[in-house]
Amino acid sequence: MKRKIRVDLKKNRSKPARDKTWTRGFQDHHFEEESTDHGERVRTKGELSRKRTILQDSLQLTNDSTTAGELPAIDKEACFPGRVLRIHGLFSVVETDDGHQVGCTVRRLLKTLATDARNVVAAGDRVWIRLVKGEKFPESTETIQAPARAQNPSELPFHGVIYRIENRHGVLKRSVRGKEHVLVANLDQVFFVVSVVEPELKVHLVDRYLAAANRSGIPTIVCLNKIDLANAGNYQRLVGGLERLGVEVLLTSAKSNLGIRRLGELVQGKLSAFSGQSGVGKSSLLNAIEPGLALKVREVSEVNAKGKHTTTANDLIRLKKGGWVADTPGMRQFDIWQTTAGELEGLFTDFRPFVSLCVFPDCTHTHETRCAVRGAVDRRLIHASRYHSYLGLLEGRE
Ligand SMILES: Nc1nc2c(ncn2[C@@H]2O[C@H](COP(=O)(O)OP(=O)(O)O)[C@@H](O)[C@H]2O)c(=O)[nH]1
Ligand SMILES: [Mg+2]
Ligand SMILES: [Zn+2]
Repeated sequence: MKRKIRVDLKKNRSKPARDKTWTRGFQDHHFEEESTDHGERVRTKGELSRKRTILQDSLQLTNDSTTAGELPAIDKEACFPGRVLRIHGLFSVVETDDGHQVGCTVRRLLKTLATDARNVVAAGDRVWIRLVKGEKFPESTETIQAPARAQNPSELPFHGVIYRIENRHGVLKRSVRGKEHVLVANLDQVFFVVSVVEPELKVHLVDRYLAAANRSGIPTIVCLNKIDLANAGNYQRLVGGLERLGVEVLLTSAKSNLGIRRLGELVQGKLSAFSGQSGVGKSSLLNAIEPGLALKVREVSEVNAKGKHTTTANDLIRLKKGGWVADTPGMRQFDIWQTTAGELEGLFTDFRPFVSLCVFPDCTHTHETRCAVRGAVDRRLIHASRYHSYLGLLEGRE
């Protein structure tokens, strides 16, 4: 899917002008998360251009009230409200508010309204549907057991047409060459899952996630998973630091069930995304919350996995106690490349009290004299690792 391309490294960093959003060319050039540690930190100091391999793909969280087009008026008497659970090519699976799963196409009018989006509907969308002629939901009030995971929407008991898509908020999207692809819409919160070991905790990744989440305004919870494999006491300072930033942190173990009850409470009735590197335990945590989900975890061999549910990033999983979760596969890097230097400092909430004290109003907090942010780092008012994450992101933006 993703195409590797070679691009010129910008040859000289010099000082980025403030308030200048990066041009299209830049926005399209992003790195792959797993390679952050090597490729990305390369910084040319006044050398001629170098090449680097990048992937034209990035993830973004936004809270813009985006819409798939104007909202056409509909006859609410003839339509049913529901939520899109997943997309299968031109079809989508919608679950009506009263629990029926319906395989739906999209009304042509909606497609013509949404010209610059790659997909008209996305998982998480609130929609109004009409059943195809002649189909009716049964009168009985007992809960309908739709096929747990029909492979093909045509196998579903009901068929319909999406007539209207409500405005979105809390969007996780992927942009590929300037075209946006909404992965999940209407997110209430995002869980960033990291593991203390296997894979090793990377604090700069946490800072990166938080910056991306801060930018979107979507509430964020950090899960420090696999705590059974480590001494929780070693993480007190990290947790304290994050809590001072106003971020809720959960110590969890999918293995020993630590923190799972709290996690279960947090997801109840909400639409949540679980994000993080692959292998940190996202699927395991969801299985711990609701064992019936039987999501595939990494150790399950492909042979054993036959017939088990596999999910894609775009699938919403309904929880028994209410709410939905999107179990995303190993995530690529969150996009904060379109930020200006001025915006980036603002995403580091712990820098905020000091930023206005810097002598130069356009201080980038790197080399400038009498920089209050660096002063605060020296006096340990800002944690050194946060400052290093900031520097990494500032350089990485290019
Ligand atoms: N010891 C321990 N192992 C875990 C925990 N959570 C997940 N794992 C293991 O980590 C591996 C990856 O888990 P998985 O849920 O597939 O991670 P995902 O890629 O983030 O969905 C599997 O072998 C799990 O059994 C945990 O809390 N403690
Ligand atoms: Mg998984
Ligand atoms: Zn400064």
